[in-house]
Amino acid sequence: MASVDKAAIGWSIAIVAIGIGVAMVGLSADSGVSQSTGAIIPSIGSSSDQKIQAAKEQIAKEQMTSQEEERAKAIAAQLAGSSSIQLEETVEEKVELLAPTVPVPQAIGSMSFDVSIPTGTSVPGCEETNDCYLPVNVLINVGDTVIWHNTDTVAHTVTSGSPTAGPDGTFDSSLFMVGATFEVTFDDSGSYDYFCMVHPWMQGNVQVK
Ligand SMILES: [Cu+2]
Repeated sequence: MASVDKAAIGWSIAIVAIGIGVAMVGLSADSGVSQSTGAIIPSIGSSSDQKIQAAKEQIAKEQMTSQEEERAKAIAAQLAGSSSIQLEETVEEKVELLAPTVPVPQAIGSMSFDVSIPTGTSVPGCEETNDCYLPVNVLINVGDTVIWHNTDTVAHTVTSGSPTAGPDGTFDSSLFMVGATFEVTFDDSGSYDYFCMVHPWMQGNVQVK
């Protein structure tokens, strides 16, 4: 009996111990779970918040860095662009300075002179007063032009040369009518006699210097 009792007591103790153990395990498991969850959740929350905050800060820093880089690049591009523009402007200014601003005036000093053929020159007599061509002698510069106006009532000519030697071929109006004009530009210096082939008493001269 004593052995049975001892065994029963032993079993009871063992059962109780197992029960306590189970309870302890259950408690510990519950408390562990509750504690662990209580500890883990806030730790997860805080660590993730911190990580997110840190990530945000990192992103902000990178954005700032990238923005600064972009700004620096933009400024550098502006500087480069402005410097190149300034160079181009300088080149253009130099070209403008080198280029002739005023064309060479080929007609500077060139003038035109009018000579009229008065009424009544178709009959002799005007040569006595040098009135067959008015003015009978013209003094001009190289490049100047003489314009003869037939203000008479009949046709005349302006022909280079002389009545005795004939036309020399330098210029010849041939017959030009009443109211018409004939002009010659003299590009070479010299003395140019001319006459009217119809009325040989009509003679004039152009001096070109
Ligand atoms: Cu004539």
